[in-house]
Amino acid sequence: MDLQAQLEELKTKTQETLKTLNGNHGKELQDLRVAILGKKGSLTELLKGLKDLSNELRPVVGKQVNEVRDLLTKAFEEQAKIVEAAKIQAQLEAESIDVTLPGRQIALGHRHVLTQTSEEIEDIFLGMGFQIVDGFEVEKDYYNFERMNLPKDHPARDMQDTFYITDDILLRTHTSPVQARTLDQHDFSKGPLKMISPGRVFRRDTDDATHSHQFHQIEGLVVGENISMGDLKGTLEMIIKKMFGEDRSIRLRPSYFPFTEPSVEVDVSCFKCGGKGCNVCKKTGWIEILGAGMVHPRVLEMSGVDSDIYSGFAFGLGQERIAMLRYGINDIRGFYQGDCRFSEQFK
Ligand code: FA5
Repeated sequence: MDLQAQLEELKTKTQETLKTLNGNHGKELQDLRVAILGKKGSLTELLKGLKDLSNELRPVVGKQVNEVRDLLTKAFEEQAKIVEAAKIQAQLEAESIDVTLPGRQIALGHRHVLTQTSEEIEDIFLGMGFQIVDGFEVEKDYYNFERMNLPKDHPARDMQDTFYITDDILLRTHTSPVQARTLDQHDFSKGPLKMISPGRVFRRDTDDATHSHQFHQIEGLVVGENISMGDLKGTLEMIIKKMFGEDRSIRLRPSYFPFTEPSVEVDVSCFKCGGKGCNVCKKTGWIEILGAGMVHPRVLEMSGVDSDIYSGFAFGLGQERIAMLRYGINDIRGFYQGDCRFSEQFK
């Protein structure tokens, strides 16, 4: 077969093979391209025969070779495009999204039970016109003790030993120092002071089921003209009923705090037995929840508040204690261990 016939045959066969690939064979297309147009490909081989042709025929066949090369190059490019498009189509089909499938569940976190308790109590007090005040966890001895009527050598300091940063700076043992700081700032010409202050406190207590060396309190303070023990009882009754149910009642027992006079311990009627006596209330029918009293005149005077005109009440409740009673939690350590099985019960 002469060179021209071989060229024609190569062109026709290649075109036919390309048609059969039909866009599905990326690798085969590449191999075929190398076999025809590559350095050692069939077309290059045919080119070698040019040198044996006569001078008249060589430019004619040479031109023909170029035309075939251009034609086949174009045909390969077109086929490559088809292969690429088929690949993308296949990929799109494989990755297609079924929008009717149910969505993946996102695991949502939630607030810690202590935060929930604190926020609930805050909401109740906000509704009664109280302001919420922040205090310092690292506090001066002066505010934590002295301004709370506990001078340096006061024996009641022993009940609230703590962690000292220096001789005069400590981790506060209660939220009560916020009382002094807020009283110092308050302008009584603008009306009475009504505030609560939630926060963390620290004590040198041994950790057990009901005690922790760090826990949370909410301080409450109301100071104005003609504030009485009746106001204290009414306010506490309201908060207890909101937290523990309308049929709860409270009782005030005489107690002692250096910063209140008189001082009381406040008990709530047992939510389990209703007051008959059970294991939760240790057969007494009552559960102690907070300390309170009428603000000691000396505490008012130290803030420059005239105790002949102004009087007030204060209380301090343990947040853990409230949450434990509400949810029947029997070990305080559960609050701090970060065990999701504990936390997830209080969504
Ligand atoms: C006080 O801390 C007073 N500042 C409360 C107060 C404020 C009285 C204003 C009068 C006026 P007490 O030490 O009793 O009081 O603590 C108050 C509450 O904190 C307790 O009823 C208890 O619920 C909680 N509490 C005390 N110690 C611990 C502890 N180690 N672990 C967990 N909770 C505690």
